[in-house]
Amino acid sequence: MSKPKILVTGANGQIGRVLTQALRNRYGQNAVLATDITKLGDDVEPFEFLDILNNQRLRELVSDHKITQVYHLAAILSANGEWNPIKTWNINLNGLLSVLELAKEFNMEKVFFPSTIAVFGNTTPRIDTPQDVPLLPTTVYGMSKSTGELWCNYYHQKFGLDVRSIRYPGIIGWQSLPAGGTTDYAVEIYHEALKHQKYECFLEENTRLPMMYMDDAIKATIDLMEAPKESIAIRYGYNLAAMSFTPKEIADEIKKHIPDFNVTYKPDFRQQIAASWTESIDDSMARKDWGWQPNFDLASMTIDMLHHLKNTIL
Ligand code: AKB
Repeated sequence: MSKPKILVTGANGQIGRVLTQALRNRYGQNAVLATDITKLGDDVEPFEFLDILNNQRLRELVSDHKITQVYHLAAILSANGEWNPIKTWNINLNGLLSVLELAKEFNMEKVFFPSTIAVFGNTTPRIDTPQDVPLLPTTVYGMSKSTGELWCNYYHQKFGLDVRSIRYPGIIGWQSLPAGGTTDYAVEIYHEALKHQKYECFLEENTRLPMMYMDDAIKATIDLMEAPKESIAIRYGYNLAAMSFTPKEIADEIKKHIPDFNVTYKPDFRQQIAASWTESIDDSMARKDWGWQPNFDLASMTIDMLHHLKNTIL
């Protein structure tokens, strides 16, 4: 197989920033074209502005740069999505459909679509959630991702498109900030612990959610995309797990390193979103099909987060 030419949408997002760099480390700086509606710094070249709803612009970039793979990360997340449901649906679903159509038309090698635990809802089994379960998401973000999963599956079945997908849990990393998600608290809490030794959490203290360290999320994404085609049995979003914890448990873990750290709880509308998601995930299909295994748990993630953040934000 020749060297891939990769386009990343949403490259300035929380995962996009880290994944783009990881892909460049792996395939070469110029093999990865970063795109987004905003540009954060000069460290991101090659970069092109792209509004994912501008289909003509996307087509030009794919054609001009001879793109062979797309990592389609552009999306509005669960909490922000609730402020503007129609816009969220358009960006999240119509953006994906443009990518899938172009991938088919340009005969691309592969497409990556990030799904999420937000596809689950109140009718989904909450503990060790199996791969195939009732999906009745409560947010527009979850609706757009669960419908997106179906479209990915359809393009694979109908047109043979090699589309691969993961249901990400909440992702925690020191390199970038999330924007507008329900699991954002688990990143903010580290920043506030270091800067102010206090944090007001927008979820209740015992709300357990599936989470993952950024390093593991990046490893999973690249491992899935590099796995042999024959081993990929699921085209609509692999369940993926690393750890599950509550706000109280992460606060207690941080307190082991910052004893004066104090957390208060003031739940807002995001509590209801979190309560509709599941607590833990059965990811045995990902483990079996492409050898998934996480490296970080809550204790090792906390050590690494505090170590890196001390050097970057203080
Ligand atoms: C969010 O909270 O919206 C995201 C997600 C779990 O997909 N982090």
